[in-house]
Amino acid sequence: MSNNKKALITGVTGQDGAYLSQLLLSKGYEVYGTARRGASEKFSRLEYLGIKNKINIIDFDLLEISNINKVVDKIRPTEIYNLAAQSFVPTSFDLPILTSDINAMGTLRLLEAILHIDKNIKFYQASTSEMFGKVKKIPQDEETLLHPRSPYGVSKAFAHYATINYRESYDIFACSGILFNHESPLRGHEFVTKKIAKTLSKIKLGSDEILSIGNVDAKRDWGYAGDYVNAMWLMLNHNIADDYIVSMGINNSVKDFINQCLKILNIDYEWQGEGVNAKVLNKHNNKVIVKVDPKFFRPAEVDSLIGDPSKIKKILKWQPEYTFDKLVAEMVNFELDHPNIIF
Ligand code: NAP
Ligand code: G4F
Repeated sequence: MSNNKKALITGVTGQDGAYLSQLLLSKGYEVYGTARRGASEKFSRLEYLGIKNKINIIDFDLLEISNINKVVDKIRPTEIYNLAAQSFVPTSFDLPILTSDINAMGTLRLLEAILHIDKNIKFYQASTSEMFGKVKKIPQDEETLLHPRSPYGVSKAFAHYATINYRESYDIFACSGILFNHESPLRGHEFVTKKIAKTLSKIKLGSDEILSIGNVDAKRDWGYAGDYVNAMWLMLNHNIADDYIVSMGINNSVKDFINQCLKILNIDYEWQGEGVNAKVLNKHNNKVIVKVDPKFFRPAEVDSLIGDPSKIKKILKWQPEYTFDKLVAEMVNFELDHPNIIF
């Protein structure tokens, strides 16, 4: 069943790329997904969802303007979802220039391609709550002033404003979705929720590992990635291009996330110590199962994020299906069932 819509998804190998592909295929789209050539196979998420063979995979890199122009001109998509990014905040402190080149200039390259090749292509930009950084208002909404705290956040702020600027200057249907943290079993292994769910599940299954963790007091507004890709589609399929916050409106700390995993795993535990000395003891055998390691602290931390999703709920009728508890349970159960899969 085809609907004559052709989507180009940059970053199709990532968490959101996989779920968005699945959603668009279910809606009858012809889906083109971009991937960078690498030395090893990287389609494990698409394979896990059983959709790899339904997607047209295109060689693509946001660093290379001639490649971007060629791809956009050849495919002539009706919608582009720009999900590709160097998306890991700690890496952005180590590789700030590369991160900016991909996330900021890469977005600008794509907008220029749309402007010069076909202005009718609708454009979605994957903006982020990380742009709010040292927050100026609680909860954060579409009008809240940005104060990014990482090279990643700075690069995404540039891309966010470039998207708005191309909409206002050239009448391109360009939307920026300011998405708060969203997780799933397909989340990359280095992000905190996946790391916690995976390591604690391995401990439950008998491993001697200890979960080494950074700032357990940081708070995030965590939602489910499957709900959030639906918000992306709603934005591009509304009659007016605009920017929207996508969040749950509830936040929890990293410590809360650990506690919820331990509860689901039925591990009897106790927190001891404070700050860098904080640790968790398994009361069943007195073993330390979680300890704080300052190597995971960041040069500048985003202490607490919480978004106000009123606008997208009112205008686009977006409604998430997952709660925090359901999300954590799904991530933990996935790890218990598939301890050897690493995304
Ligand atoms: P992800 O899993 O890290 O995926 C990022 C994707 O970008 C991967 O497919 C990666 O390809 C690709 N990529 C990296 N550098 C590239 C380059 N130079 N050229 C082309 N592709 C490149 O990220 P995600 O969690 O799915 O997030 C999707 C987008 O939403 C990202 O832009 C992220 O910054 C943004 N975002 C995410 C969240 C969240 O909580 N997940 C919240 C707000 C915004 P490789 O496989 O080759 O590395
Ligand atoms: O899971 P995180 O690495 O996600 P972070 O930094 O919030 O970024 C994610 O969400 C953004 C949306 O706000 C996206 F734009 C971005 O692409 C990415 O998807 O860390 C969450 C929190 C941080 O405060 C961090 O300091 O968890 C804290 N944390 C504590 N221990 C840790 C760890 N983070 C990681 N990755 N690893 C730890 O061991």
